[in-house]
Amino acid sequence: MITLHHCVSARSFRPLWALEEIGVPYELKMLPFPPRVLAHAFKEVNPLGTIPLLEDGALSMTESAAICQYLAARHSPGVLDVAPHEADFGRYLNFVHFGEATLTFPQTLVLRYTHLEPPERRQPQIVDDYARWFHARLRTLAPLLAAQPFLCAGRFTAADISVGYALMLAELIDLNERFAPSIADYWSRLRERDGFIRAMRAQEAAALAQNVPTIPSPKLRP
Ligand SMILES: N[C@@H](CCC(=O)N[C@@H](CS)C(=O)NCC(=O)O)C(=O)O
Repeated sequence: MITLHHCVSARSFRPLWALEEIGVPYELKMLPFPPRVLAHAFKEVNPLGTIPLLEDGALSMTESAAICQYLAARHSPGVLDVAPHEADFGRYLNFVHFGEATLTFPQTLVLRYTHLEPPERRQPQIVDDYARWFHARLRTLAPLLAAQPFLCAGRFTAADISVGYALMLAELIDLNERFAPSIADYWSRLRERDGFIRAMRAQEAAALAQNVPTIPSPKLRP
């Protein structure tokens, strides 16, 4: 049985969404955020103290985009996965990693210096610089998404989950108002998916059952 360690609406939402899209059985272990501070025992299973942590037998994985790529390849060939023989294989891999490395990296600086640091350590200059960074990189997707419904391969894939989570986080930290129209439409399409809605409901139900705060998800409640 796959086990996913998750904090509400954090990057571990990427693998949760992938699991729900695929329909593979899993156990969801909820943690308060940040687990490094609020759940010390978690470091015994993940010395980094970060989420996600996905356990599949003897395997442990800690990178949200890599976990989506793994789940898609192993459990969803030809659907969420794009195979090496398909024309869009390279484009697919690039978007899977673009979602985390290019889009979510600047977002985490905005989040940290607007919400997570105490008021005396907030840094408006960093927030402004990295919000611009995020928008400049996101804008490069606008022409593509004006011409096609998903990023690659003519279907919804794990690449859309990786980039889609960056759009979800953008909404949570108020970076969505400057979405280009084609990106706003793409985000609407993604959040209306049954798999996305099931993942939102799964995290809420598990948080309630395991007595973990459900913030900051109310904005995104289906
Ligand atoms: N590149 C990793 C980043 C993992 C990461 O930094 N996760 C954040 C939550 S979104 C975390 O656990 N932060 C808490 C901390 O650093 O203590 C991924 O994509 O999963």
